[in-house]
Amino acid sequence: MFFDTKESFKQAFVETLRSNYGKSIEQATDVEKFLTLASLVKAHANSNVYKTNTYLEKQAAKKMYYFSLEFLLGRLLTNNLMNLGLYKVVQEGLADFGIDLNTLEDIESDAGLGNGGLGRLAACFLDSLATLHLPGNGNTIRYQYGLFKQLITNNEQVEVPDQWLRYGNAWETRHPDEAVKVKFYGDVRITMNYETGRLNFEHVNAQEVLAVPYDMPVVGADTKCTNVLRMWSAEASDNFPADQDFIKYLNSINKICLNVYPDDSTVEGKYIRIKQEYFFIAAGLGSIVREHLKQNPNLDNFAEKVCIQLNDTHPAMSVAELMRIFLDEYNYEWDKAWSIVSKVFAYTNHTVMQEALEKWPVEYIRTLLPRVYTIIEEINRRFRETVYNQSHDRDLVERTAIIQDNQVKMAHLSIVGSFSVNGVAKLHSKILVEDLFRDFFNLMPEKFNNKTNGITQRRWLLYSNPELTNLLEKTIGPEFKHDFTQIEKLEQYIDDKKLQEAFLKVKYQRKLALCRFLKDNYQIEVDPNSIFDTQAKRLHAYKRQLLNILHVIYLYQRIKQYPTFTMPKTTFLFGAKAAPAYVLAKKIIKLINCVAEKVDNDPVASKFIKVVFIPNYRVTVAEYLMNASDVSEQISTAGKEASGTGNMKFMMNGAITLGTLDGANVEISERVGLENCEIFGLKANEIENMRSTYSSVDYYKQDARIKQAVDSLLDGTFSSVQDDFIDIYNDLIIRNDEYFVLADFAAYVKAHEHINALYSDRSAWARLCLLNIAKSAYFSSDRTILDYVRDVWHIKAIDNSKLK
Ligand code: 26Y
Repeated sequence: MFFDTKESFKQAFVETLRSNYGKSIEQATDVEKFLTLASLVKAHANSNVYKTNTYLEKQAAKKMYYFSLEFLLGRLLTNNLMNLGLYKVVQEGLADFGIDLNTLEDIESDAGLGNGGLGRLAACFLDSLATLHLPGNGNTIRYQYGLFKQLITNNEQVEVPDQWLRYGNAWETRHPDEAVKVKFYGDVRITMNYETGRLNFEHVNAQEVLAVPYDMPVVGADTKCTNVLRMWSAEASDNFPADQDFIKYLNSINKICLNVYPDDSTVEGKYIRIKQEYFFIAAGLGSIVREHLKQNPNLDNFAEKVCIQLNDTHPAMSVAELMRIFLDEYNYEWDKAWSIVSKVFAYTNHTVMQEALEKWPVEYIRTLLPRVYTIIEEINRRFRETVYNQSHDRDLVERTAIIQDNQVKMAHLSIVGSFSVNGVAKLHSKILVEDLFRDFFNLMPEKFNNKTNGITQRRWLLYSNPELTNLLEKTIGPEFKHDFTQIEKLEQYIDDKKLQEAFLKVKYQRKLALCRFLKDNYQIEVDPNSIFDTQAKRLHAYKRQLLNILHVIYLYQRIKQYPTFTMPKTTFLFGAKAAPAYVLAKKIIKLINCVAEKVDNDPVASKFIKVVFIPNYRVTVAEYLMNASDVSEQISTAGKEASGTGNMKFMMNGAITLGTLDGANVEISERVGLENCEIFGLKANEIENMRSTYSSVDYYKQDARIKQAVDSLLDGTFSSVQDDFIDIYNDLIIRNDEYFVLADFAAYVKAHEHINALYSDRSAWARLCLLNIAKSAYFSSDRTILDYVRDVWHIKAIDNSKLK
């Protein structure tokens, strides 16, 4: 039911509650109220989807599709209400009924369909696309469970299912009539068509799975343009051989969409992952091709109408699958098909870590996808030939091959099959062309480009930090809310003492909000007058949460040893999930929690420091955490963090970056000035040069502070369990500290001391924070999206006035 005023909302709310649940406001539960409200908002959004699609059909417009195994959307109610301009109407309407909108907002679970940065980036991109009224839709899996919910029990991470669908997903619409059939296993039957002289390839004896789409509207801010996130769910197909065990079949189908990144350390796990990857791209491509053919006589102009962004290599099989569709279903010749298909895909790399570069055994792909495999083989054969003809260098042919050593290299398939390859920050893109993909860069330099990441300032500033937004609006006017480049105007006011004071007040209010959140949800008490020093991101050795906690241990030891020791009171906040099978990462979580406990129980140490590990870090936690922080810990080993996007969220909310020259920190420090952030440690090239000669033991022996902190891992200070942290100790000392934690330790201590000195001058500190905010325009995902549009996607913005 449509509404746009308080009164029409109230009427719609009461009537819908009655028709959906047969209840009055007094009788309905909070969950029913939330679902009713969401259904009204969804109806609003879907009517805009209709307007958007009708317009796009008329224009025969080119569309971009973002193929990603992850979309970390978080909650959507506030975001959608704000973007639709309905927040106030709803808030006031509900208040008339005695209902607090915040209570309903808190009922929604995070849509946690992903694991980290890559997934949140995808969500920010969707928000910017719709807001800039650009035709860009998402394509992913409708997972039954999110990554996992993290509990901390006895200081350790415990994983329990993340039941994000418990109350249903209020935003989705199921479209069973738009299902696509996806085939696994079976054989390839090759027959000769004597009329055309062509060979026909058919995938036979396959196991068929039905991919059913669920669409979620993606609402832009202040525009009717509304895109769609299409999530695919696997269901049983009617086409099932009667002689087979159907329970087995159902079980195998259920596993496809069961959860995010099933453990791939077993053979079965690997099969499920490959199934997931093929499932969502085959379904996505099937529906895109079908749409295209509704409006076009054939696929000849497919690349003019469709562009597909591959979010890392997880959707890389798209290249081969689209070739299959062209060859087998629409009888294209290879060369013509390839000339079109190779103009459709663009690939973004998000990591240089070797273990995250996907390689699948040939046998697995051949077994699961026999026809697609033969196409990958042919792409590989032709590419090897091209490289050889171009270079006459057999080593180069081997190094760049798609299939090599009985493995399919998904990054190579993505590069060969895409017209654009990009990294996600300047330094990262440089490392791609100079190191990781150097051979490819030499062969095809025109494909490579950089697109520095960004974040949506709507979720991460305007909506989650209303206090700062008001202050900014009072200072520079409201324009920055629509055009974030205007935030630069703030720079002229950063010396204004009144503004500085007002900023500190806002920061204090945000700290109080975080304190309340921690108290209500986790019974954790934090002093809002302390420095909030935060590291929030996935737990990984290269991100070096270990460096952070070793520094806290060092502080603890100083406090215990020197009665005169003093420092500004600091709360060290951590938020991090570790992959369930990542033993070292889980130990580091335990260490952080054990240090937290030790400090809490120490009357002297707890006067100066507090360590907080916030369980189950997710988008909703980040919305409280980022804007309450003073110091943003971005301390990865230089050269390892592709970009980071948390760093941008902190900066935009007035926190100072304490970081290495890695990922987007480089660009943050360039924009804000080296003197206005705290950069420390070895640089990427220095790390590379040191790699062969580095000896962590030397640092351990030569720096008494390091020795004392590291020794405490073994002497029972933080755990009464014998050898509890020996893995961490061994990693640093026996396995030579792969991520140079000890090499950067001294510089890190100094950086903290410098930060403390800066913080003590409150006016100078506030000035720094304001300058950081003023310089954050570049890190808006609106800017990133416009860069992609200009260089890669070439899609056109919708004329908003025509969406009626
Ligand atoms: C191995 C495979 C299953 C896999 C799964 C997930 C490999 C990688 C990933 C996720 C990678 C990821 O999230 N990368 C992050 O992407 C962000 C957005 O570009 C970057 O800001 C961040 O530095 C990078 O770590």
